[in-house]
Amino acid sequence: MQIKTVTTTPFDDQNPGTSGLRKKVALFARPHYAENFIQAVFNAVGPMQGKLLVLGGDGRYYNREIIQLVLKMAVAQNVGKILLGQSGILSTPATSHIIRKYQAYGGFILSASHNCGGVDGDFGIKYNMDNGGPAPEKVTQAIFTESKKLTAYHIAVMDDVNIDRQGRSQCGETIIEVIDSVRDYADMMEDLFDFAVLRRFCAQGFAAGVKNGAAAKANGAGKGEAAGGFRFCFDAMNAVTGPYAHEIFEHRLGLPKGTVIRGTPLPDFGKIHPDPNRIYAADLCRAVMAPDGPDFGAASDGDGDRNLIIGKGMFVAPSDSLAILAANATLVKAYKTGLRGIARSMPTGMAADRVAARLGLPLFETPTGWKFFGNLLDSGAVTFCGEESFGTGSSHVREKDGIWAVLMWLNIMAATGKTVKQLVEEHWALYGRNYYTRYDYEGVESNAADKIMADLRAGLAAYEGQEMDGWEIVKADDFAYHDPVDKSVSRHQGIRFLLAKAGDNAKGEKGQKSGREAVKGDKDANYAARFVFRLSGTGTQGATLRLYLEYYEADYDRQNRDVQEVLAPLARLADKISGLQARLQRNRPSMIV
Ligand code: VG1
Ligand code: CO
Repeated sequence: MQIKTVTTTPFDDQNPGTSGLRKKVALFARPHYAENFIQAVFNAVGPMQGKLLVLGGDGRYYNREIIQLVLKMAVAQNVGKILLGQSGILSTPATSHIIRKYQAYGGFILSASHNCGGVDGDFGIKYNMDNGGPAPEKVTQAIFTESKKLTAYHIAVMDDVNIDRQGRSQCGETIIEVIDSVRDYADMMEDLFDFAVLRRFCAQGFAAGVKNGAAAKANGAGKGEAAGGFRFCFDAMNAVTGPYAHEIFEHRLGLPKGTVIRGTPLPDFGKIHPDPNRIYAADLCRAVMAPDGPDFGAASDGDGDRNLIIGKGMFVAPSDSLAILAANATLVKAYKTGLRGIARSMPTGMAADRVAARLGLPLFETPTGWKFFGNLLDSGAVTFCGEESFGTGSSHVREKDGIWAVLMWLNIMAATGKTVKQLVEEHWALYGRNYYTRYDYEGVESNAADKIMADLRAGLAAYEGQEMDGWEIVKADDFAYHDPVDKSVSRHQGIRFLLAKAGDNAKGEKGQKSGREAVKGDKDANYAARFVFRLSGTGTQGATLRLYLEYYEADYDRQNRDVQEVLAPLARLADKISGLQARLQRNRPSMIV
């Protein structure tokens, strides 16, 4: 096997962001660009001689080309063996699982996740470690450092590998094994969940194990051949979860064909934005809300790690989803002995804090991005993790997991006989409701966004203790995370303002009572409201400034108000403090999630 060493000059912009390196396809396609980054990874995490690597991607445009490139460069590193998803397809959670199951040294995931695909879209490369999780900050920094001083990369001179047929081949010292993209992952789901119970529920719907008479009504509108059965629509958004969803929901759980829509991964995702939220999955949301539509809807993103959950008459906010899954976890086979703890990213709504407090579990608040959950999961400190950006997961892998979240909801519905709406409203009644939304200002000028953040940071101390618009700013800080396991510190992870109602002496630890239950021991969750400013680390054009807004409502009679209306006064205060809209010359966010 001939190995070619190619002289190269470094690029200065290969700093992995929240979740890997993401750029426009056109930038990735520049000569040596992808090669340089892949070599930087090998230099930072190697040597790889004799090691096992996992490789796959979300099927987006350029996936197949970069798969061939990684194969040839891995052969040049004398990697022992590569497990490659058939046709280059592996979802992010499936990759995480395969790394763990076969005790691989690490893996490459070719994806820009929820970003658009196609020739004009985005591409991305993520590297995951032997625990199955995203490379932690110290590794991504080492990759960046390598990328800036590279002088050469190494590549095997060989034909393209047939990636569409399962089986083994040998190139140099490396065995390349093309594997079924779905089987290992689907088998793991059968280990975690009781599929016999789920199958029965799918066949009979709410009429099955009804413990509570009210639940049966929810399915009254069922029609056609699925009448009486559970009516579910899963939107794979033309992205990677299609094959997984067909196998798990339709084949293994016996739901009717057609349950999965947009179930074939397309290189351009059919020109849609593969981000499962109410805006990009609007058709699904409309269908579920229609009186004769399905009982339950769900969607996932480009690489299969996000989830959207919607029941008839109830969209589930991701922060609530984490809390509700945690509160009901013991109904599920894999978690029946309970959870070790819960972690959420700092901007994520604080509903889970109240569940943790009530169950006597530790609650960890991390920076945005799944890589920060790795140490907590590895050390056994937590079992469930979640982010406001439609991400939930557990210790079964080291990534968020869209299909897992859907199965959790199915399982909880099956075990309780309750609809999504009932589960959510009962949760609020017990714990109180955390009204939550996110405003995104996309494609703004980077310098202007940086300046807003810098000015906020500089002014923080002055805000503490001030009263504005009927609020007292109890705490204003620049979030820094002290990892309790490896003691690393990550600074500048978002600027947060924690508020109490002005004139209300009860604040901080002595704060509002929570729903019908008192919260024991939690601190930040006791503030009446909160807003957070943060810059995105996944965009590929200009900057995206995110404003996260949250308001806690303990009063049962006030829990059914319009989310945007409830949070609008807080948004105005956040704008007054930051001067955001005027400084960005925008009169509204590009997107409200
Ligand atoms: C966003 C989300 C974050 C998530 C990340 C990767 O990051 O806010 O919660 O972990 O995307 O998700 P940012 O830096 O743009 O806010 V995925 O599904 O795109 O890998
Ligand atoms: Co994703």
